[in-house]
Amino acid sequence: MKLNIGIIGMGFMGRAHSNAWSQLNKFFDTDVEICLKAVACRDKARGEAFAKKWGYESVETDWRAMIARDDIDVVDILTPTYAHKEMAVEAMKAGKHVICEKPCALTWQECHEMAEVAKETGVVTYLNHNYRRVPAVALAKQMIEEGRLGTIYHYCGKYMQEWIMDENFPLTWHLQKEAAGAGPLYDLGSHNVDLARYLVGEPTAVQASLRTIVKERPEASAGAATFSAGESTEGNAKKPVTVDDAAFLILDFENGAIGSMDTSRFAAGRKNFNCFEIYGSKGALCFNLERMNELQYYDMTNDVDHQGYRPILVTEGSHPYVGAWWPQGHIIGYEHTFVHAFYDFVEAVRTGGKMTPDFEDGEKITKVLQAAQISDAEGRKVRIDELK
Ligand code: SOE
Repeated sequence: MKLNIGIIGMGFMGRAHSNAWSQLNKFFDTDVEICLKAVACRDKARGEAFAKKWGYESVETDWRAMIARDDIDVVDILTPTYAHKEMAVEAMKAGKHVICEKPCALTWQECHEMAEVAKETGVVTYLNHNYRRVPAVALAKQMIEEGRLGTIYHYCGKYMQEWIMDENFPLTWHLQKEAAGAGPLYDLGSHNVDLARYLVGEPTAVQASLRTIVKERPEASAGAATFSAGESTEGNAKKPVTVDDAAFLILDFENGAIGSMDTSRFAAGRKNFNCFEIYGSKGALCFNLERMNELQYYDMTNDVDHQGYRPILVTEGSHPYVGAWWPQGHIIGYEHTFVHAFYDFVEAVRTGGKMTPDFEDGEKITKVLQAAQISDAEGRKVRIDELK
């Protein structure tokens, strides 16, 4: 079976996704052969340079034209959040399987429409919350399912970065509500809520405080989606920031657990600090993406005189996904999680199986995030089932 991939968008995610498509057949045994068929990019010259670097066969300057092509089987959407729903719906209605970068869409209603069209068309969809497929996170899931933590009391998540603390950082799309939906609440919180749902269960209510720290920023230089520190925005007109810079949530869970989730892009020294602590009646698990090959495990059930957190180095061939790479101790990185996810995706396409998280998960995640926005605005605890 051959799968022809059409990618919409480039940049950081373009490189992470293209790398994963390029590595998949080299490291995972599957009957699916990946072909990098097309890049959709408005700027033909940039698209051609990207296609040449990564080995895509063609460039389309109109994403609709790429979706309409008979020689495209999978549409991989990496655009800013506002464009996700339109592109995903058009691709699914054209019979294409769809991968979409997180966050799923601007509102839970948009996610719901995406999920409904996925059901109607029967295509396979995947919402790229890649951190589920960090081996240490997948091992945590196994250990929780084996009952090693017992009854779960708390999920305490954080996703902290520091990359916009410079008030000269320009007003890119990430800082505009109509393009991004929210700030770190969506960009980072979508990841951590996905992990909370995956590892502990469904949140039922949220209390939240959101804060915008730098209230206006200089406009970006033409086309600056990303910004290298120190790049001058001197003299550019300033415009309001319309999203949160930080969001702090308290969560109630369906299974009785309570917890928290903190996100910020003003957390000095935190480079990509996506972490969780899960506390149960028989022990605890702690994970930190900045040390992604380790899982801290506390086992209350034995040897009370010698208890303590111990680091599990998650590099054994028996650990999830690790066998595809290197012998024990030869650690892997961020980019490998995309290969893991895309392998599972193509296997779901090949077998007609289900891939998660999908757009239904995107709706559930976005309801939690929008409940947080309502909670902050109205100063009260918001039940998720109020959003209907
Ligand atoms: C920026 O916050 C970002 O690139 C997120 O958008 C990604 O989803 C995350 O994996 C790394 O940080």
